[in-house]
Amino acid sequence: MDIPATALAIRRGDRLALARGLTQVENDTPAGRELLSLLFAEGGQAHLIGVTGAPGTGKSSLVNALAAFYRRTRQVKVGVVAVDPTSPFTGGALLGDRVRMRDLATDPGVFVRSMAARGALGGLAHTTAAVVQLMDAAGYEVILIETVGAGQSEVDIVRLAHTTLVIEAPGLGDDIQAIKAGILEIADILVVNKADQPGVENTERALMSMLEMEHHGFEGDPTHWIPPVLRSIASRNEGIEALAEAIQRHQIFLKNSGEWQRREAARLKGELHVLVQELLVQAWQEALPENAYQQTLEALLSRQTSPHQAAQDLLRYTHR
Ligand SMILES: Nc1nc2c(ncn2[C@@H]2O[C@H](COP(=O)(O)OP(=O)(O)OP(=O)(O)O)[C@@H](O)[C@H]2O)c(=O)[nH]1
Ligand SMILES: [Mg+2]
Repeated sequence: MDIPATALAIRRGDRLALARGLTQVENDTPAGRELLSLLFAEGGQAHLIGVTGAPGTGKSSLVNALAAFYRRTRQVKVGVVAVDPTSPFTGGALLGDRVRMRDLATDPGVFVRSMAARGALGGLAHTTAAVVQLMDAAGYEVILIETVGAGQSEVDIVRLAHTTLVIEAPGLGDDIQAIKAGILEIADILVVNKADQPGVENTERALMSMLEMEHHGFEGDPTHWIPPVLRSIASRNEGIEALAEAIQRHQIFLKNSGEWQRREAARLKGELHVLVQELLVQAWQEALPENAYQQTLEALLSRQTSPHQAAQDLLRYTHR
């Protein structure tokens, strides 16, 4: 791969070049890293919107509807990253997503990338961050990142986003299972999708009372964001405009409050931190003489040395 040429092509909007570049970035190859470095200065422009929630709540449908709305009303280029950490083997949900996103895929202003976890090296959040960075550099002004809200790795993924939508559906909200998993804390906007189904009011009420507890005393404070609770029927394109407005309000809030810069800084700092750790471990592994690890491990297992001493022994090899 001619990396400078690929970087230029990506900046020009060449979709094939972007697709190839993303594959390199996803696989964390030297070419992928170089590409990201070459294009890094171009990035930092996109509004990153995380979309998470329990399985089947309508995340893909909403992403689809939002992307179509942005295309129709603002003519911005829209990137979509669908991350599926829960089903690395079946790929069932991914296939479903592809089918539903098919209508978007024919629009040259929309770029859809599906990522399976398949035990991603360096963590899925890290890979997703890199993929998003490349799309950003390629000039996608809005990037929607869909992930199934189930645990820490999804929380890490949505931390990438400037604005996080948490999607609920009637019925799920009643036992508050889906909400409990720390996911409410990361929500900037709460969406009760499938508002055509019974139980919407209950779900809304449950969310509102949780929000009231969480944000008590901050009502009317312009420096404090209280997540709005919105209804939608994604499958009928209802509630999409109001959702897009809320997203825009949140973006304005972030920029006016300085939170936008804070989130950017936290994200880049986190990335630097992870990379320093990764590179240190890699350099250490390369410097490690053959058998050194095995010998230290044996000494540890026979209790001739303590874990702390063992770690100190192994770290002697970092100095190249
Ligand atoms: N009745 C109703 N059905 C909806 C609505 N939005 C989405 N659906 C349907 O719900 C099902 C799941 O929608 P998806 O958009 O795939 O949901 P998802 O959250 O992306 O699902 P996973 O990615 O598998 O977790 C599909 O059959 C949609 O057509 C809605 O507002 N009302
Ligand atoms: Mg989906």
